[in-house]
Amino acid sequence: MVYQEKGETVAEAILTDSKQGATYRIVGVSFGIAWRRLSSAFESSVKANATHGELEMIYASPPPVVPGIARTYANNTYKLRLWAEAVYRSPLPVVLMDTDTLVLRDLRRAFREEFDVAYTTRPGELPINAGVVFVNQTDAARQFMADWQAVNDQLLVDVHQLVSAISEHAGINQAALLRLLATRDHIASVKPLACSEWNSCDQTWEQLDENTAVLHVKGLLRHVALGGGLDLLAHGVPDNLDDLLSIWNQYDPQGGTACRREAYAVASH
Ligand SMILES: [Mn+2]
Repeated sequence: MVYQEKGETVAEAILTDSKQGATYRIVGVSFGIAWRRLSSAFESSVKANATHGELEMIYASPPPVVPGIARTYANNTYKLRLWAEAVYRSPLPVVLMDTDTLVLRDLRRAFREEFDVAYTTRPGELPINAGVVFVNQTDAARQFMADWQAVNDQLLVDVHQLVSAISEHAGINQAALLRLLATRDHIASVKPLACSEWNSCDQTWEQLDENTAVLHVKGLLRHVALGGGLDLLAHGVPDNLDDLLSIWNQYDPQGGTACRREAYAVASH
C-alpha cells in the first residue's frame, strides 16, 4: 500500500514478513535511506525471533521541513500518525516499535496480560520509553491512539508547552504519552511493562539476560554499533558493551562492528 501525505511525503507499507498463523503484528517505520542500516537489522531480528509475529514495515520519506519546527519533532509526529493508521488497519494486535530496536525473543507473551495499551517503564529521570508500545484491537485502544496523537499535535504547535514537556521527557511522542497518562484523559486500560524485559534501554542494558525480548539500540550503543569510536564518550559505557555489540553484529546488514572496548579502556586511562 502506497499513500501520499501533503503532496510530498510518500509512505509505503509492506507486510515484509508474513508468518502463517501470526497472532500479532509488529509495525516499524523507516525514514529514508540514512535509517536503513538500523531498520534492516531490526527486520532481520524480527524474522529470526518473532516466531508468532508478522511484520509490517512502513518506508516513509521524511515529512517536509516546517519553519520553526525541529526536524526530529516533525518526524516523530509523522511517525505517530503512521503508527496510529497501522493500528487502525491491522486485523491483529499490534506492537509499535522504533526501528532502532532488535527483537530477541517472541513478543506473544506480553499479550497474555489484560490491557488495551501497554507501554514500557524504566528507572531514572525519564520514567518511560515510548519506543515499544503494545496495542490490542479494542475500541478503547484505537481511541487511545487518536488521543495520543491529539496531545502530540497540541505540543507541536505550542512552542512553550513543547519546550517544558520536552525538557522533562526528551522526545515529543514520549512527552505526549506521559501527558496523556498523567491527565488520565482516556478510557483505555493501560498497563506498564518493564523496560528491562520488553524494551531494554541505557538504564537497563546491564540487566540484559535471556528474558530480554527487545534491545533498544540508542545513544551510545547506536553510536558504537554504527562504527563510531568510544574515545569521546567518557561516561555511561555499560559493562556488558561487548555483549550488546555482539547481539548487534548478528543482525547488522553490514556484517557487524568491531568491538572497541579495549581501545576505550586504553584511551580513558
Ligand atoms: Mn528509538
